[in-house]
Amino acid sequence: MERTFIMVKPDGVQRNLIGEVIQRFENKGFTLVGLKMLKPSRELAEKHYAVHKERPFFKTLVDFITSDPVVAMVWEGDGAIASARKIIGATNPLNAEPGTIRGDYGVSIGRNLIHGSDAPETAQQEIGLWFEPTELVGWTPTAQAWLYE
Ligand code: D4T
Repeated sequence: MERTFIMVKPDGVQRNLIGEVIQRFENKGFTLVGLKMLKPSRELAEKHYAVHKERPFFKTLVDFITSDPVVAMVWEGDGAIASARKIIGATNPLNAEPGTIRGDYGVSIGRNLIHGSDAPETAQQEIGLWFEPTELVGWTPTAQAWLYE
């Protein structure tokens, strides 16, 4: 089973989309193994987006992500990392397909509602950055037998 880090960004929280995001991942058949709300520190946000630190949008991105609460989550399932990226949609919501979260709810790249890890290495790194091991709860949903053969 794969784990991925998903975050509802401040715009998603302010627009009351926490429940919608959780619903979509639950509906798909993934398992929630970590969940918390926090207002990220600048240090945490800068570490999370370290790969972008030379990009022109870095400061506004960090300002945005630290401006209000986010909801950080870890979801588990076969192929969860790539599948979550499909559920989320393209980075620019105007290019995101209808039916994806960004395609259905967003219009601006700087307000794209949600983050999802893009590869196994980044998923592991981001989960370790945002969660203590004790905050992650592995469990077996009874529906598992009807989701996997
Ligand atoms: P995240 O990391 O937030 O899930 O977004 P993506 O993985 O889809 O896209 P990304 O890493 O390329 O961008 C990170 C973050 O920066 C914002 N952004 C990006 C921006 O404000 N202006 C830009 O030109 C780009 C490329 C949006 C997402």
